[in-house]
Amino acid sequence: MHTEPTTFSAESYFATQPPPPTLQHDVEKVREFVARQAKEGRNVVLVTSGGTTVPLELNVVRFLDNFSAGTRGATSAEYFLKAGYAVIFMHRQFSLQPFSRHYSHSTNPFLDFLDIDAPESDGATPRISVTPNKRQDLLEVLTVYKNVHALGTLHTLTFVTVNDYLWLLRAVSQEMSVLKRRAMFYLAAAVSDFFLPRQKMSEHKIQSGKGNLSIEMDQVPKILKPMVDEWTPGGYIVSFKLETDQHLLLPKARQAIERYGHQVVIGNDLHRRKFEVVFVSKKPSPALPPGLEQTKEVLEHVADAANSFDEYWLRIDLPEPPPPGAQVKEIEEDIVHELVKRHMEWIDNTL
Ligand code: 9Z3
Repeated sequence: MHTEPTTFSAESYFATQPPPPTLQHDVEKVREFVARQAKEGRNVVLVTSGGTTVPLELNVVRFLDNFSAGTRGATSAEYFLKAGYAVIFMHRQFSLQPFSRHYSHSTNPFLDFLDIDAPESDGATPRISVTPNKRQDLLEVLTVYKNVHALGTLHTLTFVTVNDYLWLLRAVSQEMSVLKRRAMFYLAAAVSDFFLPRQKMSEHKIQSGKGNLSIEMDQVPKILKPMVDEWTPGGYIVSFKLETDQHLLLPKARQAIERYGHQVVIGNDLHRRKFEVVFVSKKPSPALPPGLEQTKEVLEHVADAANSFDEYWLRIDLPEPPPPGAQVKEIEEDIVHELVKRHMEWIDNTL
């Protein structure tokens, strides 16, 4: 059966696609968290992380997914916490998380850190200890992890499907709007551009009997526009643009800034993303000296400046290949440092 593609606006999307069953509960927890952080005077950043799935059936057996492991988001969340931010970490279930990420890679498996010590007497339960050469690293991560827990500055939320993600993003950003300029949004999740609306999904497992399978998907609505204009006015919004063709990176990042009017797009190439990113933002419009005659030339000059973009490349040197077990510099440290600086200016500009 062929059905016509539907164009979803954010509004028609939320009017026709059902919310995830846990939404209300998740929102209440976020509300409490935001209220506490606001009372304690902290800035709050929403970090989204990991990929989204697109289910093909209502009783889902098959789904589309993407490559994102959640490294960018989980790593950045740690640096935001270090910078004194409270973090709402909204991530794809089972993708990497701050702190535990250090030990969930297959290259650094947790069980390899542990020794079983011989029991002191017959029949005693053996004790478990940390391998001596891993103790220092583990102690550092564990200390920060425990501090963050004691302070209560990390709140974790999960999504799986692109539908879960969209509903959560809208609800969380609306909850964060009370923070006004103190809220930052760091949208590092790799979100599907396409989806199958519920109304077009097969209820049961798609059968193979009919031979080949073609599925036409609809476009996921562009939610940055309503996010900027309606959900969280004043928030400092950073989105990521991923490309695999280097030449598209700057034009696509500029296009996003132009279209949605948010603060920063961070462009990254799939293969270079761990050592090179570019920050693209709009240049501030120049203030005209008072009394200056608004001739055609002056107005054109102002329009030109308004149409131009600031581009800031951030690069780090990575040893190739990284020495096993060595502490390697993470580009997220510099990304977060730069954003915290810009966010401070953003907050100060309204005082
Ligand atoms: C990114 O570009 C992230 O940096 C990565 C991080 C997904 C590349 P990993 O999780 O990878 O560390 O493995 N995220 C945004 C990707 C995205 O879907 N952006 C949309 C687009 O490019 C715009 S919101 O159209």
